[in-house]
Amino acid sequence: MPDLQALFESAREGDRRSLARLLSQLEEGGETAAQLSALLFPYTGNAHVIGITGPPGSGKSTLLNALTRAYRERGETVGIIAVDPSSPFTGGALLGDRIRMQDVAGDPGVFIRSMATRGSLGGLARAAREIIRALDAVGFQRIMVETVGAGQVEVDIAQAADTVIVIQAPGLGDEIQAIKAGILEIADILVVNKADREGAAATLHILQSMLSLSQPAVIRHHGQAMTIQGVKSSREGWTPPILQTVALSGRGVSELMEAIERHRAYLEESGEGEARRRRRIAEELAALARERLWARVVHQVGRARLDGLVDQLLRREIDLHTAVERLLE
Ligand SMILES: Nc1nc2c(ncn2[C@@H]2O[C@H](COP(=O)(O)OP(=O)(O)O)[C@@H](O)[C@H]2O)c(=O)[nH]1
Ligand SMILES: [Mg+2]
Repeated sequence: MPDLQALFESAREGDRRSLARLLSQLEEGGETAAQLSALLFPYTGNAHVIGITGPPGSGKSTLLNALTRAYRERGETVGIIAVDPSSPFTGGALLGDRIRMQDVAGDPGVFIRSMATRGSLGGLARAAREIIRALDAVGFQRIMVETVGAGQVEVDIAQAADTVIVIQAPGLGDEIQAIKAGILEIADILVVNKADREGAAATLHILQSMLSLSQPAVIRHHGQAMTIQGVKSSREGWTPPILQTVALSGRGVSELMEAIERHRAYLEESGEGEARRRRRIAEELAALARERLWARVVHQVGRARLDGLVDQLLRREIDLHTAVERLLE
């Protein structure tokens, strides 16, 4: 335990190798991770966490880079987490990201951490929350999390953020995909990046019509009828703005930063920020408790008996509810 304390203190004082080691320990999970997590928990809750999600190639990393430079100019420290679920589709993206971020990477006020998954996706989402808390605890003021918006895990990770930015770009044909994945519904701010490219106006138009949907609507996509939900409604008092940016040149970045600040102020003034924090920590508590309880059940009941119950279920000798009753006995 004392060496964990020393590791944490050294990371808080700005030692990057200590911080890297601390994050690796957290990612590994297990007892050490739990101890570390407990150690740093009292120091969390200060950072503003910004989630940036969208399809591969939409310009997330480039925009993140531009935002980072702008925050640094204002003297704020920035922690960056790039989450890349291991898929052949995005497999090459991390290296590209690293190269692109080189201009901020030498800055002591910036720390970049890449996360890839080998284990379960749920495990990735959980580890990402631990990493966010750790960067918060060692004092980073802005924490930006980049995820490839493709599925539930990205939605889970994005929801760990205070402010969620969903990026689209023309020419990717991903708008419909984003709607299907429910990613627009979690957007606090929508960005059409690559506004210098042909088709940006069309992409903007699609998003604007999505935003104005107050009811689910049916559209045709590849000749098939598809029901789409509107983006998160303004019933909570916030209508997600749609901005246009050219991440490469920095055009629109200051407007984006203003929108982020407006959202941050809205979160605090409306009480929505507090409500989100409460919901998030309650969900995390429930998830962790479920996991621990299940591990305990498996341990006490034993694998053999568990397999026996599954066999009985398959043979329809017992039903699920009865099986659970037996496990809990
Ligand atoms: N024309 C144009 N290209 C951009 C813009 N932003 C990013 N790019 C380029 O688009 C490619 C993908 O960008 P990247 O940031 O890696 O996208 P990510 O996969 O979403 O992180 C790179 O070649 C960028 O240089 C932009 O605003 N306009
Ligand atoms: Mg990227």
